[in-house]
Amino acid sequence: MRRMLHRATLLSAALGGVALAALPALADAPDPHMLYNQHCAACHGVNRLGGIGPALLPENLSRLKPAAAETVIRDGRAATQMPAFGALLDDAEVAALAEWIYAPPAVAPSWTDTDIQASHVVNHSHGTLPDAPVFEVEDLKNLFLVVEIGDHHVSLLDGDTFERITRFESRYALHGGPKYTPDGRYVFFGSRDGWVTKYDIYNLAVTAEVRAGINMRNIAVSADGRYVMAANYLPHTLVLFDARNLELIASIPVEAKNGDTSRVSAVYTAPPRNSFIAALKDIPEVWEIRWPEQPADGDEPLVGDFALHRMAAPDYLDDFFFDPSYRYLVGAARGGGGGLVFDMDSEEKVADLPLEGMPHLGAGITWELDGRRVMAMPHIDKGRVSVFDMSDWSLVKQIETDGPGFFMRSHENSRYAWVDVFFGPNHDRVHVIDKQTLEIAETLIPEPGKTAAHVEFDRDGETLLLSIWDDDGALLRIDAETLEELDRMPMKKPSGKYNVWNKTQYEEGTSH
Ligand code: DHE
Repeated sequence: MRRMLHRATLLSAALGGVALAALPALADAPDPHMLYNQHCAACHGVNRLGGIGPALLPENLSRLKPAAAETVIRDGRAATQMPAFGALLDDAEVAALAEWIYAPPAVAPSWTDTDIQASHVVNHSHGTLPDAPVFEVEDLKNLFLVVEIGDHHVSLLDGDTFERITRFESRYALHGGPKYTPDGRYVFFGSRDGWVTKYDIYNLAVTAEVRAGINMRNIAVSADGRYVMAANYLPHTLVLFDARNLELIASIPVEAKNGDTSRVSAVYTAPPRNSFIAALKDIPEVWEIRWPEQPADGDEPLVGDFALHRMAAPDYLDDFFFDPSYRYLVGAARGGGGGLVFDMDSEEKVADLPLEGMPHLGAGITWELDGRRVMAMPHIDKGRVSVFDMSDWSLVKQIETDGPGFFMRSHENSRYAWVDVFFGPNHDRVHVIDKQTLEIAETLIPEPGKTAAHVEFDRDGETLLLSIWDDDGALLRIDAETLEELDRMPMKKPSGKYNVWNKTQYEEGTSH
């Protein structure tokens, strides 16, 4: 119905363009609000909260430059339903519209429990679909999901044969890793616009969806697979769902004791602690949400058995890495002032790390080196990988790379760690680091001129998948030992890849 309305608007505008242009208000200065209602509201929502198209609010547009927004309005967006308005709007109207969508709305947008519940759709109630997969593969634990952000689709691949089992449309702009249930049957996706989607891999079907917020960062699934938590920038909430049908359990306002509220940078599952850990952007606290049988002293009851435990953080921390025991949290201080290690048992800072600038802690991995465990992560603002000894948090080495990187990956069975050069002129390169010598063993340029990024190994660590991160991109399958390309599959800007086994086993070389 909305799509038809939009088409009708376009048609009438195309036919009546001359008459519209003759209106005095438009001839003098474009009225962006009116233009929005006329051309955009049908897909992006009257209140700019999104619909078929994404939300058009300053927070949701922060990753798009205003000049690029003008180009999208004028030329449309390939491989999406966004049409070109260049024939209907002149340059002044396009510019006015673009400026307007970057301005906060007159009435601050809200997203209440009622909105969450109204967005909730259950296609297949939990437990009603067959338990046997509708496709045949050798190993259900060696499946991969690949998010293709070029045209907002997800591919499901057989990790043994590198064959595509299915490809389905996702919500607009998925972000953060999809999260599997512990048995690997179901997976949950989160979109930047707040949608949480539950997908039954065995039946190749979306079973339930709900919109948790207006601008969401990521989701986490509890280690027992029973709960899903969403982290929002807008509104300032954490939202808890029953994983069976994505029914709302509670939306939790993220508020300090003094009433200050905060955006949530991300939420993570901490399996050994039976808890979710939330990174807060605007309050110097770390939140742990537990479902213990008995809340600990000082915990605030939340809902049901859930309890909130606030930990006073030594700084504003908004990008986390956890040691394998989930006792220590490594965080980067806001403003690039360095990194620190926070002991979540004693609730004290135990070390400062020389991590000035922007280390990408979320991309950190660990491995054994000379009998000790080290952690390594790339930096978003420097061509560097930092390696720390996790026994005393001393710096082992900073490995110089050909430019700032975003993602780092390995596997317990592989002697190499892979890091991309996501930013700068060398973005088509990817470094292969020897995990024992900490030297770059190889630098590959799989597709000159196109960004090569984000690796995920198969279950055994014998092959890996690497993205050619381009609308006209590809997924490469590479032998993890010889580094030879074995195969490639064309894809629309494949971003993250997620192997069922590695994710559900919390493999040391991958993100969690
Ligand atoms: Fe991400 C994961 C934050 C920009 C692609 N990104 C994450 C996570 C966080 C994060 C906290 C871990 C959550 C999880 O997986 O559950 N990302 C941020 C930012 O703060 C940043 C720098 C700015 C922003 O506006 O959000 C940012 N991220 C990007 C991109 O520009 C990327 C490259 C393209 C995109 O899709 O937006 C991008 N981020 C990803 C991917 C993951 C991710 C593919 C999952 C990585 C994984 O392997 O698990």
